[in-house]
Amino acid sequence: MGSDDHYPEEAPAHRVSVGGFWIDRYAVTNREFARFARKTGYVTLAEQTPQAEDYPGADPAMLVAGSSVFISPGRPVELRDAYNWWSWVTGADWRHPQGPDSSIRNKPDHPVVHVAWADAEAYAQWVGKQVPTEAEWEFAARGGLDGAEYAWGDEMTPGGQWMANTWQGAFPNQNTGDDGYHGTAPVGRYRPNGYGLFDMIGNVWEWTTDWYEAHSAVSHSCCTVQNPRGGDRQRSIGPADQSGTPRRVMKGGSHLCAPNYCRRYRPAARMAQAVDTSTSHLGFRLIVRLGDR
Ligand SMILES: [Ca+2]
Ligand SMILES: [Cu+2]
Repeated sequence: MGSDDHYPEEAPAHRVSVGGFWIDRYAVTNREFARFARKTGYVTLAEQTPQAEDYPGADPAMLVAGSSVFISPGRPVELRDAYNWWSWVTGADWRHPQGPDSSIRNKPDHPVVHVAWADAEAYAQWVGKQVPTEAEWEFAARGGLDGAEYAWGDEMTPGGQWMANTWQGAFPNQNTGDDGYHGTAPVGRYRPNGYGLFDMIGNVWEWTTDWYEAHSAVSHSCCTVQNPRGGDRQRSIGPADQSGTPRRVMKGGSHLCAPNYCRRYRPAARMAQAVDTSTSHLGFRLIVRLGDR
């Protein structure tokens, strides 16, 4: 698990073991999430107006239902400021991934997006499955290739073939779509990994249950760690976050990961995601653990 060759938060590479589990072949799709919403009347976080008491000091103008949408600035911008391409869009939610005027009518098999942590968990509970831990997710993503760079081997495009929906061109203004897709792709359009799993890499990031901490900050014993559950809730809170929102680990990278900006289209890659935050490039898939059946 992890890698010593890339971003610091992935290091050190270390040995863990996970118990047996089944994992979804695909990320949860719009069609599947729509069925859940229809049967239960569930309303996602992005569809609800945030409560002022939950966000002390927040600009009241921000306390409206909405979600974070990637919008290309259409020109080269400073890459250190993600707000150059992330916009808070009022009325963006899983049914309206680009905002109120957009729809999922032609995207039934795309992964559901704009789901916050609680939304993924609510769906999991309804369907009788669980969100994976980071270790379970990463084990599955590696597809049996221990220590390989990618979910399919050590080469990004073996034989010139795109293996996942990522970003080609100079992020965030130039998106050539060489891999066939500019935004999200329907699930299952790229070759599966060694375990028969599709889109573990690219397309959308996926939630895991682990509280985010640098691997180096989580203590490792000399020996193999069994079924690790990640870091500490309190320590997962972002250093500049006044609302004190804890963060979980998301995995797999997305259609926005580009060589010039974010090379996180690898099983070892990881990012922190605040539990109340939903975006246009984050979804989830679920597992069933052996002991639960
Ligand atoms: Ca793409
Ligand atoms: Cu990325």
